[in-house]
Formats: sequence, C-alpha cells, structure tokens
Amino acid sequence: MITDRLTWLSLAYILYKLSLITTKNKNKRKMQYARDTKISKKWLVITIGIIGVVVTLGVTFGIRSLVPVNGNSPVLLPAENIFIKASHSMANGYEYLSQASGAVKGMRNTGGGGPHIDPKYVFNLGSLQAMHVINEDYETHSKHNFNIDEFNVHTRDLGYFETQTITFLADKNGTFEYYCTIHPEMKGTIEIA
Ligand SMILES: [Cu+2]
Repeated sequence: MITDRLTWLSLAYILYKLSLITTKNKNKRKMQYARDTKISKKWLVITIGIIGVVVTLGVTFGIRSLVPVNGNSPVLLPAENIFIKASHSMANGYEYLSQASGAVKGMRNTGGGGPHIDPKYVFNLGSLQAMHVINEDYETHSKHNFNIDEFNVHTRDLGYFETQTITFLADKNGTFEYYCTIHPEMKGTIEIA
C-alpha cells in the first residue's frame, strides 16, 4: 500500500515536473519568437533607413548639380559644354585658349582651325552654360582661375592639369568680361543676346 502510494506520488511529481518543463519551453519559444520578430523588425527599420538616406542623397545631389551658380533653383535645360584652357606661350604670355578642334561651341565665325587666344564667346539669352576650365599651363605650371563676376562664376585656383566645371544661367543681356585674378592679362568677353 505504502509503495503504491509512493509510486503514485512520484508519478504525480514527475508529471508535475514535466508540465513545468513544457511550459518553460513554450515560454522560451514564445520569447524566441518575440526576439526573432524584434530582430527582423529592426532590420526592416534599418533597411528602410538606408534606402531613405540613399534616395535623399540622390535627389539632393542630382538636383543640386542642375542648380547654376547664379541661381537657387534647378534649371531643367541641357547645359552647353564650353571647354576653356588656361595656358602660357612664349609669344603671348598667359592666355586662355578655346578648345582646339572643329567648330567651337559658343563662338561665332570659328569654322575650325587652331585654338583661339582669349576667345570671345556668344551665348543665347536664357541658355545654361557649363564652363569646363582646365589648367594646361605646362610652361610655367602657374595656378589659374576663371571668373565672370556678373554671373557669380568663380573657380578656385587650379593647379597644373586641375579642372573645374561651373554651370551658370546666361540670364542677362550684354557684354561681360571673364578674367583670371592671378594674371590680369588673361581676359576675354562673353556676349549674351
Ligand atoms: Cu591665370
């Protein structure tokens, strides 16, 4: 009788213990699930964050590159590309040169030939101009810059073979001077009509 009772008791005890273990496991599983969901939510938030940052950067820089230096809002016009070199020759001293080959964009009556010294440019009113300035002064390796005050065009001082592009909107009629602050003899005109 006593052994019977003991057997029952121990069986009950074992069952009780087992039930405890199962509950624990269930709770553990629940917690694990909660943790998993938390982790995947965290990754979702991080992923969305990264996408947001990338999109914002793209929009900011993409649009900013269309904003001319003399304006605040993007201009949805294709820019005309003008290449101008800063150079030096024994005959002329410091000079700007237009691109060498073919007809030169932004210049009238060019029709090919060699590069023009301190070229005169003629732009259409309301056009967007991307000035690509390059220092090709292999004779003196001096620094050069390029400026048009009326259109807020100012490059930094470019060392030998450095280049900078400045985009401005030709939104004023008239004749304006471009120049290099380091070499006053380097200057030319742009006409906007
Ligand atoms: Cu110069």
